[in-house]
Amino acid sequence: MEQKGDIALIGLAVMGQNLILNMNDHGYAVVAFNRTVSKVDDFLAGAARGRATILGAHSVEEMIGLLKKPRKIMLMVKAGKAVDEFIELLLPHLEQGDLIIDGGNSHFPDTIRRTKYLAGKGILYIGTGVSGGEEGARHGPSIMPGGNPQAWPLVKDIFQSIAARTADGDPCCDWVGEDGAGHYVKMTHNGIEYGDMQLICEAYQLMREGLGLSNAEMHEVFSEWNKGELNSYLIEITADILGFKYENGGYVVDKVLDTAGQKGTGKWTGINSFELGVPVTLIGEAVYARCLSALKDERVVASKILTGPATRFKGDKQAMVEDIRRALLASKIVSYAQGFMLMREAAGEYKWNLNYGGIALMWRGGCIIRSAFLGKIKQAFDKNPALLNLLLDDYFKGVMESCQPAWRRVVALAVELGVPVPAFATALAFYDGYRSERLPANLLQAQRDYFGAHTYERVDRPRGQFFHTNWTGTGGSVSASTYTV
Ligand code: NBP
Repeated sequence: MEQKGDIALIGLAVMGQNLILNMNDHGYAVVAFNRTVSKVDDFLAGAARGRATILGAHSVEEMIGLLKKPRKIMLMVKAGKAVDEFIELLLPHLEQGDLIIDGGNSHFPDTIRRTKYLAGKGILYIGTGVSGGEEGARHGPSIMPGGNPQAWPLVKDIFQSIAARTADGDPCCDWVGEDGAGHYVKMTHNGIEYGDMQLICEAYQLMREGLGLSNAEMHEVFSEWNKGELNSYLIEITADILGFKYENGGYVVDKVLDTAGQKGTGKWTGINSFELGVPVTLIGEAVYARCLSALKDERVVASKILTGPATRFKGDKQAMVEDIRRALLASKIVSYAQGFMLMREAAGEYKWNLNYGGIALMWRGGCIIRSAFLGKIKQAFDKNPALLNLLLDDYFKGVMESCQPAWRRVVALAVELGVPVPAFATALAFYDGYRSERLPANLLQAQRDYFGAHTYERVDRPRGQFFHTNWTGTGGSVSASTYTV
């Protein structure tokens, strides 16, 4: 009997090829297809050589014919137009109950739209985040699926068997929620990844330029940090990078141009946080820091014109390194607190029933932000699924208290030395703002009422009653209508 595939995968670049090999290692027969068909044969003769249950297809028709029903077809192609084009190519060949899965980094509104569009045609749809890069795809990614809930049982076993596992053996993959929820959670993951990377870079710059530590010394510092509360993939690779030399000597990191690229997911998180009105300030600063880094030519000009302080650090370097570790930890807690605030608001806005502990578990292994710390977040949400904010959990409140003096010293030092620490500083400003019963928005609202008759609520009256004052004596008593966008 002709061999049939359990699932087809379209898109034979780095992620697609490695996911196919991973699925095949777990006993699944996979049909491989790609827009540029020659890459199918290259794959079969290359990485998939000798694997009888990886089947090559040279057309959509052939791919469909090679699949068991209901058909499951996963796309691992460039996000955007390519996904829509493939959906249209597939549709004439599919039957009711077949499933299309998009595993690329699609923007969640596209996934919401596609889920609805395909549901109207009787086709199931999943949009799933896949994180962990090449290594993760090959040996165990974090997988965050959302879409049509009826589709989940069709791929649950495949996805959970190829996903990373936590130390306790739990798969880093579970159903996230309806339509765009999986891609939303992946987007937030990527935004948090931007924040984590920026925080590490600020610690590096402070140690390098503020304290004058060498790469070898910083390699030691990050290796040491990786043994404690900051244990994570990104700290681990930072230690590796700082110790990595060219064969003829010289550190690779010193030769890398200081301009950062970005592919959009951090920016999407920032834009969505504006739309939902959630102060996700740290990810915002991380995106802007990349934008500022990209202005290399302008910065070179400005560096010759604009001056900063001549202050030098004269204190105890070892003690300051420990302060920086604590500042990093406290800022990271703020960043995750903001990320979970965003997901909570999104769940309300888009009608998703998100399981926050489950999300922390999915990020616990396989993905770029995997860390010991996510285990603590999982515990916090297990203890109280309705937790208003991570900062209010006993464990995190305790860590913030123990880190706070060091965190303030670090931000103050950075300001004195003229070393930019936008993420450390915004995290601290958020912390101080969030814990403030009273903010200066009374003055702000008075200003709005003064120039635009935007009205205000009063501290001594019930919420929802609006007042207007004729501040100048020349304005009228007519106010603007009260609404918030
Ligand atoms: P790429 O993002 O480089 O995409 C390459 C694939 O997209 C190839 O199969 C290519 O076909 C296909 N493709 C392109 Br490009 N334009 C197309 C079009 N207009 N129509 C049809 N197919 C088209 O590959 P990747 O890095 O493996 O990533 C795949 C997806 O997974 C992306 O959405 C990416 O954002 C996401 N992702 C990547 C990573 C990572 O670490 N790389 C991690 C997590 C998620 P061709 O061979 O014919 O050009």
